[in-house]
Amino acid sequence: MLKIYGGDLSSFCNKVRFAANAIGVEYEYVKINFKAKEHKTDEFLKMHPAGKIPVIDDNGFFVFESNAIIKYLADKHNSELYPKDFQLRTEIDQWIDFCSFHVGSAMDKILFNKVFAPRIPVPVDERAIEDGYLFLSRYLPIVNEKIGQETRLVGQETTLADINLLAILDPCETAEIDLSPHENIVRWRKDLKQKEFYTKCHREYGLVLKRMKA
Ligand SMILES: N[C@@H](CCC(=O)N[C@@H](CS)C(=O)NCC(=O)O)C(=O)O
Repeated sequence: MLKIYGGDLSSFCNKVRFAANAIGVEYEYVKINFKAKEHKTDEFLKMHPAGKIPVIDDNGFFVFESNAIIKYLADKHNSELYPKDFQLRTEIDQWIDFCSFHVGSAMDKILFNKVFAPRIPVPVDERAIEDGYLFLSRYLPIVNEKIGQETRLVGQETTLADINLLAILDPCETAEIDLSPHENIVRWRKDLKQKEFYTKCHREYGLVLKRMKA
């Protein structure tokens, strides 16, 4: 059976689980313990040379990088989440890249420095937090407008572009990022968070962190 190596606090890993759930593929979820350095063992490094999660093991075929993984799974299972029409597919790829490179990297800066750095502990980079908010103020309105043109990021059906963005924005409340000025994103997110592919993974991102703190 497909194995997904991941961790509950990693949006990259949750993205892979959302996609696998939405595609309808069965998998075993293997949680990696960072404190025990399970991601740096010789065995793990055979799957991911940099020792990162997520990684999948599909009967001996290893794939890393969340976006490559979700595309592989969708293609393997002929999923409508990643249609074959090449222009539609390119549009999906375009929004996956735009959201990962711009929105995702801004989210990472804020989340890491506001939430994880103090817990590790490592020094908090205030400049990175400022940059993160600045980038979000530039890119979220663009995403908001795109979603407002139809009901999903690309067209009216859920695609991998939505799954990617949903995972990226999942820690917004935890990272104290206010999405309320972006009404289309708020509506789109509320709708997708009720879908089984999301609720099968968790009720909301912040609860995982709260459970860990308790
Ligand atoms: N671009 C990668 C990011 C993967 C990543 O950075 N994973 C983090 C957890 S969120 C990790 O494994 N960090 C451990 C390390 O770098 O040693 C993806 O999309 O899968």
